[in-house]
Amino acid sequence: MKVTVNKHNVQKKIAIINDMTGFGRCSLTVEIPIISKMGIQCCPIPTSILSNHTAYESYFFKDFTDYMDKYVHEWKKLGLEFQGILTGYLGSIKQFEMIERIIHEIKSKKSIIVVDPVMGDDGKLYSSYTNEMSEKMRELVKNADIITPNLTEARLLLGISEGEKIPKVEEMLEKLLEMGPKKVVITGVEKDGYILNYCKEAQHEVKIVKAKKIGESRAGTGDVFSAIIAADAINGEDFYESVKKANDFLMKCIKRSMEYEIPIEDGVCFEEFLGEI
Ligand code: PXL
Repeated sequence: MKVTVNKHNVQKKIAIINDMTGFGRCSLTVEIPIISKMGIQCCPIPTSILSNHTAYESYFFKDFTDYMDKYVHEWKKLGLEFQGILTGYLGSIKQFEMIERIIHEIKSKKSIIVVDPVMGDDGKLYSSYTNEMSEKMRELVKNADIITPNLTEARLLLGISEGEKIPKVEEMLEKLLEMGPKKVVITGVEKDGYILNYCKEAQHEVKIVKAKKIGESRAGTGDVFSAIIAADAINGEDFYESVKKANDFLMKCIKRSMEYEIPIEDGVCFEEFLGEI
């Protein structure tokens, strides 16, 4: 019997569900170059278009939710297969259900699903996020193989309200794994002048990647991080090594951004280091 090969699927591909932000180095504009450099073809599904991200005082925002079904329908006609799916910032409550549906439509048994549960940082929700959205995010992470929350997002996923005592990070990792993902990294935990990234795979011990804290937290660093984690997972790299790689890369980018005195909203100047990933 003649087996026909779909030549669209020769190369490894990732569907990236995230916003297209023109300025401020976040979401698709950082994920596409990084993941491409790591040898994986990037296929973006834009969730919204922004002039600049929401940490700036004002921005233009256009929701793409109503067009996403038609967009993905064309991909189905092409018979595309994805080794990975990565999701990030979501701009409206309607998008959560849409994205969950799209994940189920485009995933195969082999797809690794990475959910970066973008919601906030430094104890606060991003300006466009609501409590209702964090409830929806809890549903979305159940579909994930890997999640990459920062400490604020981990707290929100676990329904720990502001002011409530935060459990030990090790306990949070365990509880997040119980929600469904097989691998979790809680990023950016500050302790005694260091930034710690706590990683845990189901049935494995907790491992920590540690680096001296430099400067203030910058926009888009979570997107750089999750891009490297997703690409490495598709490439079959070890999770802990991948967290180390993402952390080292970010440290270099942050250092250089500080030398250039780049405003923190403008993210990290990763372009100069792309060749080193
Ligand atoms: O990097 C997170 C992010 C992504 N996309 C948009 C954002 C933010 C964080 O503020 O506003 C549009």
